[in-house]
Amino acid sequence: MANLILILGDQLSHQLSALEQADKDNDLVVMAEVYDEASYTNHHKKKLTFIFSAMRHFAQELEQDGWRVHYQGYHPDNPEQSLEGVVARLAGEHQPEKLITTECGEWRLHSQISQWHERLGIPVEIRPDTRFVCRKEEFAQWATGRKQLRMEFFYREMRKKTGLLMTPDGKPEGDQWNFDASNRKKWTGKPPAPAPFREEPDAITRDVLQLVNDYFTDHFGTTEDFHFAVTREQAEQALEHFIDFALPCFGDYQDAMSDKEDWLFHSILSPYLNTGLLDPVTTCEAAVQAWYSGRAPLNAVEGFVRQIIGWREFVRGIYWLHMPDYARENRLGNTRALPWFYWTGDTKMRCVHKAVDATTRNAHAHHIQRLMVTGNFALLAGIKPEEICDWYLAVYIDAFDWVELPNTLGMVMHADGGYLGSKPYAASGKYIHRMSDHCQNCHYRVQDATGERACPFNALYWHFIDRHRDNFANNPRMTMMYRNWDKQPDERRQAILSRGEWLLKNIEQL
Ligand code: FAD
Ligand code: DLZ
Repeated sequence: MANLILILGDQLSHQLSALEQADKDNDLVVMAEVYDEASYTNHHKKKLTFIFSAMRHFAQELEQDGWRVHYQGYHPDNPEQSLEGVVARLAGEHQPEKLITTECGEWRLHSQISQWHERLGIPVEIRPDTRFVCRKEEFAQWATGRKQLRMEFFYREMRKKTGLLMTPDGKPEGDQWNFDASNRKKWTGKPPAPAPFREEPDAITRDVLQLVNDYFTDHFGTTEDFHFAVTREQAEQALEHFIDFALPCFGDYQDAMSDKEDWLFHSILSPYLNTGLLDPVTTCEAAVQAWYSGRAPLNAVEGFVRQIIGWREFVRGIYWLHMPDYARENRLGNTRALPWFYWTGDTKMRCVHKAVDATTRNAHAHHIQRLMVTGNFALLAGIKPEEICDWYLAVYIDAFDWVELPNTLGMVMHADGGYLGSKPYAASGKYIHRMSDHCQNCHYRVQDATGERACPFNALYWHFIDRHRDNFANNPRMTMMYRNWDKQPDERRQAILSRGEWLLKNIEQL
């Protein structure tokens, strides 16, 4: 027997580096559903269903393609409940020359796999993950000598590297790199938001749904109405669906939130990109093609491309540059526990309730809900970074440490001291009111900062500004906020701060 080839649950690409130059007749591909991976966080039931079902479909495709595959389905009585256990047993049984794998997406498992050669007694070849535009070393080189990293400059490099939205003479299409300024419209119900792509569960997915409901009962969320794609072909259909129905308005309403619509004009492609069912560059090329053929405007297509070859690659670069220390950062010194309503949605704050409710049902909430509602609240309330990070890692179908951690710890919590983002995304209720219709259905009054019914985001915002004066007063992007705060009468400031104190003490009752 030649080699064992280990493929992880988020490595479901036929072009995976671990499969390159393999000997289909002799090598053995190993895939395993194991308790250790299914339980390192309280994964949403739909996330478990998606990953197990997509893994099973991928293994089936490999077999149909002539590969020899050892697939372990999940069962609580399986003797091996870790990837290492499964590989060790197969190594004992088959005496392979070596184990080949593609570098994994998360420090926790990466540090384990890096030790396996000693523990298994066979060589372990870890190949680079070629499914990203920017290699880890390339990012490290770009970051060298920069005190702060700015996505915008990195993104321009990625545009040049891929040629996406570039003219033949090397200029950005539309003579502008970034069209974000046109992407901040409030959505008032028109044009109607398209229904998301749906794939009805087949027999494999139905088996997995049963398994998750039998053995992962205490995990977050529900399996009800599972409709995600679970194969590459279906994911490609989801991409087409997005381009036909949502991309034209993606830019305009990218920052909008709605009381009535969960998905708005977002692509819902992150689960497929993160597990390898879709390739990021091909995905962007399809969107760019829609612009060239007049089916979508430039502000939408540029915004979409920026999220994928800009933000997505940027956060991955930061993750690998600074792990494992990055995960321990807490520069704002937060100590508060995560409120229980993050798990139940049981809060009178309408925007938070709606975001958690969508998260519970769908294992998805769109970016502005994650950033400006649940994220913003955690920032203002001074929640411990590790608790809020673990929440985001658990509850979203697309959550993997390499992408979740920098977004939460860096972008949302500013716990890295502003390395990832130049200013904290802190906002009062006014922002949520401007970008959504939540406030009109809320128990609290968004126009008030004090009083029993005042929107908690308001007093918490000023409390945050006041208590972090040392951190932010000298930040040029925050000067205006401090000026506004300082020119309030003393009495008013005291009233707001007392309200803020009260809210923090009674956080579970909000
Ligand atoms: P769209 O809005 O349609 O965007 C298109 C694609 O761009 C996404 O599919 C995604 O691949 C990429 N993208 C957009 N924004 C980001 C970003 N900030 N970082 C990385 N990629 C981005 N995204 C994840 O994939 N996994 C996570 O675990 C994750 N955790 C997040 C945690 C917080 C606190 C925040 C603020 C954002 C997080 N994001 C995460 C980024 C973003 O919210 C999701 O990618 C997006 O909501 C997924 O839905 P979509 O596919 O409809 O995205
Ligand atoms: C997320 C996940 C889950 C829930 N289960 C498995 C599993 O049973 N087997 C597996 O190989 N991978 C799983 N994964 C994905 C891994 O946790 C993922 O590869 C790492 O988090 C690295 O990104």
